[in-house]
Amino acid sequence: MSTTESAALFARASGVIPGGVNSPVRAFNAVGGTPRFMASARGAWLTDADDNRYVDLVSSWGPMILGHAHPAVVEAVREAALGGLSFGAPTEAEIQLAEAIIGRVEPVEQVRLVNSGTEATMSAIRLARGITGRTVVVKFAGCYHGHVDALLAQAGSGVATLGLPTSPGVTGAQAQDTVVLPYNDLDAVRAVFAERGSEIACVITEAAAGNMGAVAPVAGFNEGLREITREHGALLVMDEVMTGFRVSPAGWFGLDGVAGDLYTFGKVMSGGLPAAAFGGSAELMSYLAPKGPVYQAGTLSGNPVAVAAGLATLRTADKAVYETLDANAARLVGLFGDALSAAGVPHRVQTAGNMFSVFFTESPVVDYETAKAAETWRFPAFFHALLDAGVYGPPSAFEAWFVSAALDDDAFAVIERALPAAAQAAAAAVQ
Ligand code: KE4
Repeated sequence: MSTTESAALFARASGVIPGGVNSPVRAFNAVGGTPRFMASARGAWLTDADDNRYVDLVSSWGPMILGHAHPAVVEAVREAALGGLSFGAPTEAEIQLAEAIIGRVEPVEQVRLVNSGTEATMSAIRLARGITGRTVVVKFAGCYHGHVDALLAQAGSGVATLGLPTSPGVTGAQAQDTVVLPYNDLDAVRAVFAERGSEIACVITEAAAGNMGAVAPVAGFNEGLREITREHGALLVMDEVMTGFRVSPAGWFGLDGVAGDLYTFGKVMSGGLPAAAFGGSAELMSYLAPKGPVYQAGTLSGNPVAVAAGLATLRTADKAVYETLDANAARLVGLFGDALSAAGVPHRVQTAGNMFSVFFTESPVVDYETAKAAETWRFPAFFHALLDAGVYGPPSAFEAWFVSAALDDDAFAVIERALPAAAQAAAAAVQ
């Protein structure tokens, strides 16, 4: 497989874009090799700058549940664009997208549209702090909510001690009001609320974790968060940027029915264009400017072209699409597991709804520590063997794999042909 063009583009990009990419994971640093510069995509297929074709199991990190360049979405975008790209004024389409989101997620009565998942989570925790008048935010290690300063924090020394910045540029002051706990550990949540409950504005959690690899909440975890936050007057922020409108028409809420106070959405509801949202009850959302005192704004929020892509995606994603997503994920989980078992490599193909990840361990992965304890050094060989055989997976062991409804028999044939050698490459990998 030639990567001449991608390599040349990567060198050129590196001269004008930090690291040659506009989002770090795309640089392949976790797996090595040349990041593939994509030229086009259609359905389940990506085509790179060297004209290599790949079956896409990343789906732009979640948005492309219908597959790429779906005719209904492209037509909606085309029509919207011909009507003007941005007005800086309200439009009916924004109401329709808000109504589409609210119609799917019962606890959400109002939403504010923004441009990225980061903006959604940043705004949601500001709103939680503004409503409660409290400062502390609780998050979980291994959960990612975008590059929000307050959420780029790692656990301090003790359970309830101040968060420490995980990135230069994030000040101690910005991280100190963030407490980072182990995921799936309700005792740790109870302990921090026992010590600082009156200071805690919110707990933010991925409704099901996908950013340490796919790690579903253990039975009772989300329910426990709901109970403890309610008991202490803190808000529960369910981050459904990744799970929203993917794992069910109502996201993870549609699977476990645990209602958060605030929600963040993105990815699928954007149709692949820059759009995201946060929402909650009308009462909580009434604290937001211009109705209330908590400020939040955005030049391109509710952009008509992005809204058209999101609306067309949600409207096209009918029951059959979700059944296909679940069936495709189940089929892949089986194929991956069979190939890895045949190669005799210790592994778990772990799911969170129709998201899944490969962990090279036989112990359950329930949090970031157990995810890191897996033999992640096997992942690059597995990833590259698949890539060289035309299967594009996430270039990190700590990411989820994302199916689309466009995966067809040709795509599965490529995956089935690629898996045995990839599983053997993982088995033969050395630390
Ligand atoms: P964005 O700002 O990247 O649109 O969304 C941030 C975000 C918020 N919440 C959750 C649960 C998320 O998964 C994300 C972003 N997800 C990553 C995938 N691991 C985006 C990929 C990237 O950073 O390039």
